[in-house]
Amino acid sequence: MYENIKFEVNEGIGTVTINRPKAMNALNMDVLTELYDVFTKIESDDEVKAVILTGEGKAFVAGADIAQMHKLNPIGGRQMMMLGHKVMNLIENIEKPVIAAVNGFALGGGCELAMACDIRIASEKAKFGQPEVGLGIIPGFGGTQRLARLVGKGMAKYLIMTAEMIGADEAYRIGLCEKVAAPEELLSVAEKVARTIASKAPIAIATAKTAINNGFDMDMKSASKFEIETFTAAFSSEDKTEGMGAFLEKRAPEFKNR
Ligand code: DAK
Repeated sequence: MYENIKFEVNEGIGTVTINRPKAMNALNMDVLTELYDVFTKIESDDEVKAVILTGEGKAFVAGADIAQMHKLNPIGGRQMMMLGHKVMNLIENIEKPVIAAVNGFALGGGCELAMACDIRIASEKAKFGQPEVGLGIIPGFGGTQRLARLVGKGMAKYLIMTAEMIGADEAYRIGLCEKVAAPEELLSVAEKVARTIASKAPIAIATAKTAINNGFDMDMKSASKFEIETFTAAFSSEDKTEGMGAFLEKRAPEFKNR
């Protein structure tokens, strides 16, 4: 059904694999369109509790497709920007956890895609970077904003202005990824994390994601108020009765789908 991505669901865990290894999984309009389509479907698929996003071959994603961008006029560039932002925003805001399993190069738009995910697990072979200034542009899929929010303003400026490529250990040190795994264990580590999250109350997970994402851009007072409202939604759920009841009855909880 898709030409540039693969999608499979295994016992509640969806895996999206970007599959253009000959071009280092570079994001062209077709890949972005397919990503938008698959994440739209995932959003309303109750079978999928958590998602892993990874790349086939040596790269996670080596950026937006330079060959395609080179030919784009400003209107085409704007269309690409709109689509790219739509994909990143969908992944960031979908009410399911999305884990980037960064298997190799995550450059430019690839680093931005990883940053739109909730959690990044990097292979020891992964390389992160924002090389755009060397191409005469700046990060355009939210990178100037998400990188600064993840690693701080100074480090974001350092990485964007120098275009330096960093390895997994340095990415971990500065907070650009949350875990590092041996290359051959990357997907099993990502799946273990996905299964851990999927075993918790789905409404609580979705609510926590919303509270963190939205509150992060607010002042503390507004963010605390937002937490109260989102907490109330989780507190009113059947999952809260089940989770607390199970604890008191010393048994494992059985959460509803959604
Ligand atoms: N685009 C297109 N093709 C790419 C590519 C890319 N980003 N990255 C690699 N490829 C292609 C290569 O051209 C090569 O193709 P053939 O020559 O075989 O036909 C093939 O993939 C294998 O690559 P290499 O031969 O270069 O492989 P190496 O192992 O030697 O090097 C590398 C791997 C990842 C270090 C290297 O390929 C590389 O430096 N790639 C480019 C990385 C890069 O600069 N990425 C940032 C792209 S800029 C926008 C919003 C956002 C963006 C743009 C616009 N709008 C708002 C409009 C985002 C921009 C970016 O991401």
